[in-house]
Parts: sequence; C-alpha cells; structure tokens
Amino acid sequence: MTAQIRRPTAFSRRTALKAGAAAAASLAAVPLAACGIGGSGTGAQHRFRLAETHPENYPTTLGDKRFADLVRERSGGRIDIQVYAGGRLGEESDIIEQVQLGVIEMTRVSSAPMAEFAGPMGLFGLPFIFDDADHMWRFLDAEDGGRKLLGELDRAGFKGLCYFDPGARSFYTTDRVITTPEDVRGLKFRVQQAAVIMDFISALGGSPTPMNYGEVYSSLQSGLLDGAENNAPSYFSASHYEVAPNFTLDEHMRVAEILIVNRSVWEDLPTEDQNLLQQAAFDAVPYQRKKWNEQVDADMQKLREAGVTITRVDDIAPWRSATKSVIDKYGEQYAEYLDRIAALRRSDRP
Ligand code: GTR
Repeated sequence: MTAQIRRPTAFSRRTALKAGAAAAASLAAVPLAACGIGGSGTGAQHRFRLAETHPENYPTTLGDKRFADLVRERSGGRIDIQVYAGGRLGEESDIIEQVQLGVIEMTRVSSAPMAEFAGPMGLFGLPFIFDDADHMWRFLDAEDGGRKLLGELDRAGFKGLCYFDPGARSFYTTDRVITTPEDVRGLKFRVQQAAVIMDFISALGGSPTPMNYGEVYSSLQSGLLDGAENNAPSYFSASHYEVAPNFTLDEHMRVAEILIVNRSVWEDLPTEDQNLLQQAAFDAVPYQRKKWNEQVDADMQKLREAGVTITRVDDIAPWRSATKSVIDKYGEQYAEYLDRIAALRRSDRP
C-alpha cells in the first residue's frame, strides 16, 4: 500500500506559530496540565490533556471520560487525564497537529482529518464500504484489519489506542430534499478535510467545501452552504438541524473515531503504564458503544419532534454505482484493507 504520511517535521511556520500560541494560551489557562512527568498537588505523576471537539455529554466525550477514569483508578491516581470537551483546545485539524508536536498529549478525533497525517486512515472516507455497524466493528476489532490500521499511525508521530463508534454519516440540506443521488448535483456541501470525501461529493455532482466543524452552522444559515453530512448525534448536538432541516439517511460512511496519543509521550511511559493505558482504552469501548446507540435513538426522536424531514434510503445500490469512481480511484491504495472488509461481509448480504 502506498501510504502517504505527514511527517512531524512538515509543518509550516504559520502552523508552528499557531500551535505555540495555542499552547501558551492553554498552558496559561490550565497551569501544570501539560507538564507530563512531575509532581502536583493531587499526587499525580503524569498529567495529560485530552482534547475533544464534542460537548460534555456527547458519547465520544463520555468514552474519553470513562478511559480517563479507568486510568486514574487503575494507576491509583498516578496518571491523571483531564478531558477538555467542547472544542475548548481548538478545531480538529489544529488539535491533531498539536498532538503530533506534543503540545497536547491526547485527543479523540475523527479518522477523516487524520488521513492528511497518515494516508491509510483515508480508508474510512470511502463510501458504502460497510454494510452496517456490526460489519464495521468486525473490521475495527480484527488484528489484521482495524488494529493493524491503528498501528499505521506510529510513523506519523502518534500512538493509536482504540476506536470509538462513529455511527453513519448522512446528508442534510437547507432546502432541497435529497431522495436520489441525482439530487446532490449542483449543491454545495461542507466536508471534513479529506481528499477522499471531496471526491465522493464530486462523484455525485456536488461541490465539496472543506471547512471546520465549528463554522458549519453559520455557513448553512447564511446560505454559503446548501448542506453538510454527519451522524445524528452531531447533526443534533451542533444544532445543524435548525438551519438544514432535511435529513436523508443514506448512511454513506462510517468514519471511525479514534483515540490518539503523542508518540514521544507514549514512548516515554514505562511498559506497565503503556499497558495500563492501552487496556483502559479498550475497556472504555463497550461503554462508548452503548452510549452511542442510546444517543442515536434519543436524537432521532428529538429530530422528529423538532419537525425535521427525515428521508430513509432503502436501496443504496444507485448510490453505490453513482460513487463507484471513488472506489476505482482509491481501490488499489487501500486494497489490503478493502479485501479484509470484503472478507468480513456476511455472506447473506448483497
Ligand atoms: C463528527 C466527528 C467529529 C468531527 C465532525 C466533523 O461526527 O465526531 O470529530 O470530525 O464529525 O464533521 O467535523
């Protein structure tokens, strides 16, 4: 596989300055928090920050907190991980750079923007590769599948600890109700910063606009965008439904969520502590998945109550064929993992 990896040295001056400024700001706001090793009033030997873009009670944040609690408990308070939710430490792409630099030690992030740093992660931006959540989890849990893919982050300056459930991403629009792939034609859609996803929108005849998550609401409201795409909990919690009230459940992607640590921070930890962190991350996953499923149900209910037009897509075959050019373009690059995904498909599925 040709892996396109962004090296820790490949930063622009602007980025380095921005990261430095953000680091200074967050250090000022949170004294002692980024010290790594060292004493503190709480007796912690290691204090790490974990950046999270979603609000406090969002299922990925709850997964982060479960991970932090398990680490605190099992280390007897020696390792203290503080979760900074609600995007308080910055937007995702900047956070990834800061974790790569070691300015922030950890983050939970979507694999889509990670693809710019570690090419193999672009796999999850390929459309319609998983039949359902179970299929995705069979892949994510496989040693020669998702686990191996997490290992590809090593070379990009990270340690990938585990995956969290990302649900499925679907389209939502301000005006036009999307029922067929042709309806996407001519519309301007916000996408995560990932080339694969831009190609997906282009394949449908739409116009892809990469943009930070935090800017999507106002851009939908002002008419700069005709739509965006995300899972139900993001659509609801970011209030995008208020300005784009047509939700079409085509479930085009399952873009895995991942928990990552700066590579040097990881390597500086003794093996026992690495094992402790790794196990705590794995043990947080079932809890996060449970919270995820509950949240999807609750949010779909709230979306219905809010009067959102919800359109179910029963037959994804026309969607698959309309976006086949994306699989053709990237198929070779991701062949190893696509083969694994195909092998894990239930035989009774089309
Ligand atoms: C969410 C994901 C976030 C962020 C967001 C986005 O589903 O959990 O980490 O990537 O989508 O679209 O920017």
